[in-house]
Amino acid sequence: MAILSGELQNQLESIRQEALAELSAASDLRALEEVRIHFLGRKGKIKDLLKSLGSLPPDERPLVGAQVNRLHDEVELELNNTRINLEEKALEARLAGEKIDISLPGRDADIGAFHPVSLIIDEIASLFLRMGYDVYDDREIETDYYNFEALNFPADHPARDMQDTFFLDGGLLLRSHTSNGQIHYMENHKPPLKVIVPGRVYRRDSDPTHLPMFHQVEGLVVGKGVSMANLKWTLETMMKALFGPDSTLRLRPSFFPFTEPSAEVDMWFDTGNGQGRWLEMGGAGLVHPNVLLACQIDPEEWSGFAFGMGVERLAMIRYRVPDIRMFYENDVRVLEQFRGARRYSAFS
Ligand code: 2U9
Repeated sequence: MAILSGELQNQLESIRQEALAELSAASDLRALEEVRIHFLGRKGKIKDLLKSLGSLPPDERPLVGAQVNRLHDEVELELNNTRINLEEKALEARLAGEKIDISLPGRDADIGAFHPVSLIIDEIASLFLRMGYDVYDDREIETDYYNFEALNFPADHPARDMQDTFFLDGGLLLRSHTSNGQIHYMENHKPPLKVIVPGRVYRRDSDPTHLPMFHQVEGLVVGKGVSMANLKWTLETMMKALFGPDSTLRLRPSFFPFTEPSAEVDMWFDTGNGQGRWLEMGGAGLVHPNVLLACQIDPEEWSGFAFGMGVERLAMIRYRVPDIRMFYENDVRVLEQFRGARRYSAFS
């Protein structure tokens, strides 16, 4: 068996030492790859040795080949071990950089706010639900019959004019009050009945105190012996709930086609220091007999009261909003101020 020459032995040993030194010096995976190419790559030092086997006498080749292969395997094993170590270190460094401080306080979610008009409608609905009323929401596109005729509007009433109401094709219109809802309700419910109808209404109006779309809440009670006294108590109860126990009401004679007698409703608004002023809150009255008759209700047997209010106006007073247009500009600086406002649900 041939013996490996001392010179070749030295050469293998020096490559071995060189490879081990470079491996232990490799500080990251990129440096390690360079070491791999340097020794085990296609043009690397160990591959060069294998290639040079051809120039050896044939009987020396197997032994030298085996030695070079052993060196190759040893370097490869050491390289893999170094790689595992470096990968572990890289992972540890990454995890240390991503460390989460779970004791930090959480960030608040941006959850928005209920619109002041919704807040007032919900508060009124909650109050009347507790007093045994139904809450009824109805169509905004309506016929002349439900918006005017059933409500005893004469044919030549100014509200029926193109200047005041939005008319649509096909004999339809955008309701100018929520009273259409009470007519539909009376067609489907027999007295005694109590209902409020909140919702959007439309009028051809636009100035600092009027909008072409706004919200109303109307109420209707039909029963035996229902009177103006019942009406006044109901409105006063509502005002005290919304604006505090010192709120008082006064009724001034007025005229509406659908009520008789009719009244404007004013509320005493306390501005502090014993000062205050009367604010118009809406209108009310006893349901006109013609309106009851249109709904097949006998006015000799039943009577009713009704009232109507603009919701934006209530919200302006309640939340001290100076301009009605602020409700619809959707300026988040305004809307976010309602984030903490109490929301009334149907059962609160
Ligand atoms: C039926 C019978 C009667 C509802 C009423 C008023 C008086 C009233 C205005 C207040 C301010 C509208 O928003 S506003 O411009 N409303 O003055 N509304 S009585 O009367 C009805 C409703 C339905 C069946």
